[in-house]
Amino acid sequence: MRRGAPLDVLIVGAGFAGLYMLHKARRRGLSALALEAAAGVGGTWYFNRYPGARVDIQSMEYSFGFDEALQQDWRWTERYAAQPELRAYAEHVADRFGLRDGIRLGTRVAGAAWEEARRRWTVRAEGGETWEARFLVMASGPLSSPNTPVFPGLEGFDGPVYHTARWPEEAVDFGGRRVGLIGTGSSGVQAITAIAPQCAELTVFQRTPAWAVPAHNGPLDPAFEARIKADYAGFRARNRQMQGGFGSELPPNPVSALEAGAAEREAKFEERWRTGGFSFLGAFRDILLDERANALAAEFVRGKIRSIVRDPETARRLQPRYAIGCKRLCVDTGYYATYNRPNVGLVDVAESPIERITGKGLVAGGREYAFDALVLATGFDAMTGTLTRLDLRGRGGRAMRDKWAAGPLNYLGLLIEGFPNLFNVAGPGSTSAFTNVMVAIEHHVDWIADCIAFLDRAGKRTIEATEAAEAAWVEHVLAVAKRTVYLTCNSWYLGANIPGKPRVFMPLFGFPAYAAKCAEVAARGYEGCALA
Ligand code: NA7
Repeated sequence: MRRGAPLDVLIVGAGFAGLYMLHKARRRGLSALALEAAAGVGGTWYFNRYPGARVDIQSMEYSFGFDEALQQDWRWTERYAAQPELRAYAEHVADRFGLRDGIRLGTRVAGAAWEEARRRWTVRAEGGETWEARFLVMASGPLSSPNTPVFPGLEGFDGPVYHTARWPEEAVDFGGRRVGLIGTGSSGVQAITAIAPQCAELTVFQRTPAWAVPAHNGPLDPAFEARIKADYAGFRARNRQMQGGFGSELPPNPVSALEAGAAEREAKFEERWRTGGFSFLGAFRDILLDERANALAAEFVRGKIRSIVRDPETARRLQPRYAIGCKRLCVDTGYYATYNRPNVGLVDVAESPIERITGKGLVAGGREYAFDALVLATGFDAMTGTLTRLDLRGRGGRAMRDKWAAGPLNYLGLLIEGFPNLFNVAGPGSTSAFTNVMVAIEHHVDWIADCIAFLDRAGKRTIEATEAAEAAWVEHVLAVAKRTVYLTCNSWYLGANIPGKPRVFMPLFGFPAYAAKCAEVAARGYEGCALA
């Protein structure tokens, strides 16, 4: 069944990117519809409702800046908002801007195909319903396809299995139960800390230890809130000048860790540890750029782990050996101290990998561990998984999964050769995962809306990246990464968390230079693109 007249813009997803794209398109007088698989808006904050789920960027920054009244009216309760509050914020935005009638919930997109003759996308939902649109905006999120590793025997486990990224709506009662938990990334770190006090026994299966720094979360300081709200626009503008699009209140220290004396270094690390959050990585300007500088920061945090965790063997296992910040830094609330609880155990599955799941638990290193419920905090097929899992077909029926078989070719992260009039929000090739994603989303949506306006003004019907521009861009993203420590470990930034996934570094480091480049491309009439 085909639905009504063709749309100007079909949006996949009603998380923060989809909500703002819908609002922006309507404001520009375009007809738009957002299709959302979930039963509610909020995207990642709809699905990731595991115990302890919380944002790792401060609430005053992790929010929309496009509307002054919205940012003045909304009150965050905590320094780092928890998932229910973030979801409530998404609901508020949907209501406040009258977006509900432009969102189809419970509608999972199965595929989309470009029709060259009519220069339109036909988008198909599971269930068969279709829509036509001039432009297709993938607002489907860089972290939206959960990764469930192939563990032999998983279906035969007697108890419930929960994935952090698909947590059930109804409360899960771990009272009196033995819980096994696999994965110690951001989700695992938060879930472990929250579940340990609720359950009888928690066994954590760790393949790679996490680097975690304290959030020092708490009620939002009203004086801080008032100060920011007195000039919210200025605060947002200052943050857009930061490499990660956030953190202007405490910018990176311009000194090199290698030049500072030992006492100065220790004092600066301690100061940033006490402040908490990502600001720790800015204790010196070269922590993410130079492995020797990084090693100094890493040793400081290893010292903290040794001082917090009482059992020396557990402390040893918890101390990472790769560069701090190379995988996304975890921002925690008592993570390492959780291992001092008598009901929490840590099993190193790097040394003795998980062999299989049994009815009663799992076997690793030839030993069986028993539990009643299993939590998978095993992450996502990040950045590309959502697009390659769809039946997404561009010019000549070419599938996205084929186009990206050796890695996600793209231009500016926004455009893909062979897929005309398709825009990807916060995907590979853009600063998405390295920024406050709200900044990345607003930047992308504004750029897309301006691009569509340009095409309409110029009487052009299609835009797509050229192959040459794509090749140069992918090379640029890698060249930037080579100037950092990000290539020194196995992370989802590299696709290294998914067996068989091509190892291509996907996010771009440095928001201000990226935003300037996108603006320059637009100012030059969309240089690097073919317009027709
Ligand atoms: P992450 O950061 O990808 O973490 C997933 C964790 O699961 C990580 O510790 C993995 O170990 C572990 N994992 C994955 N597969 C396995 C297998 N087969 N065996 C054992 N352990 C495994 O996902 P998160 O959901 O925590 O966070 C994703 C992002 O969301 C985060 O970066 C923030 O931006 C928000 P590994 O490190 O691969 O050895």
